[in-house]
Amino acid sequence: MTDLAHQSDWPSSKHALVRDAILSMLDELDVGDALPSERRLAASLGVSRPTLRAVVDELVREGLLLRRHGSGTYVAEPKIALPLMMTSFSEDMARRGMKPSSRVVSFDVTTAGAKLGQRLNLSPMDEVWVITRLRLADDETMAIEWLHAPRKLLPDLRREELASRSFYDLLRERRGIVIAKGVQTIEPTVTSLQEAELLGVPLHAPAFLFERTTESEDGRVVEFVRSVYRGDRYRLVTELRPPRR
Ligand code: 16G
Repeated sequence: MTDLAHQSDWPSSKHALVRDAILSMLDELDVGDALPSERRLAASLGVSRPTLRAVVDELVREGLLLRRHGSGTYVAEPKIALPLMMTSFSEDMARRGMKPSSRVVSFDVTTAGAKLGQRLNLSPMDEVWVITRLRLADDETMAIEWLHAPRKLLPDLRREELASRSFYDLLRERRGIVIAKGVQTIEPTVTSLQEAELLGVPLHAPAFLFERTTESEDGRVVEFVRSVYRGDRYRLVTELRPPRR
């Protein structure tokens, strides 16, 4: 391994050099492989342990490395590049060759009330499904979704169905309702205690908060969904085009 202390532009870009050196090491390793100990790595790169630790901390925060207390630092699973498109969770995971599933955490009917009624284009007294799903891919937790949907769209929906089926598929098969477009907001957040427990991540772990309102081809509002996606498993991807003039 190169001794970074002898690089010409030392020390101004020390951090960046150590980072690059570790990133090239990661290219040679597989998911789950352990990184050499901090002492060995610092010695072989010719840098101090605090410098090395700062870089490793950064890569842990970015989700490239995983630290297990008392055990060491490991290569993390690669993040899922989530295109910002009108797809469903099931479709998205299936396209990547992963098996989607859900754990239905809560399953209720309530009246819409003023705010939700407005969002879903319903009267305040209309019934809505309020369903919490933990979304999994290959049995690993990915996101929590709080789905709010007009009950009349799928009045006989059963809790068990949603464990293995896609909500969008059920709408299409049972009612011929096809998802067409939506509006989505995305904010950075950190996990609450409940979210951390469900997702199996540390408290206050980085995450993305999505809010999506979705419409069908015939112009009906079919859902309002709040979701918390794991920040260590997702990276958002958008295609950029020049603005229309
Ligand atoms: C996605 C949508 C969510 C929708 C769900 C349907 C985001 C942030 N959210 O997860 O709004 O309810 O797909 O998934 O992308 P399903 O058809 O697999 O149940």
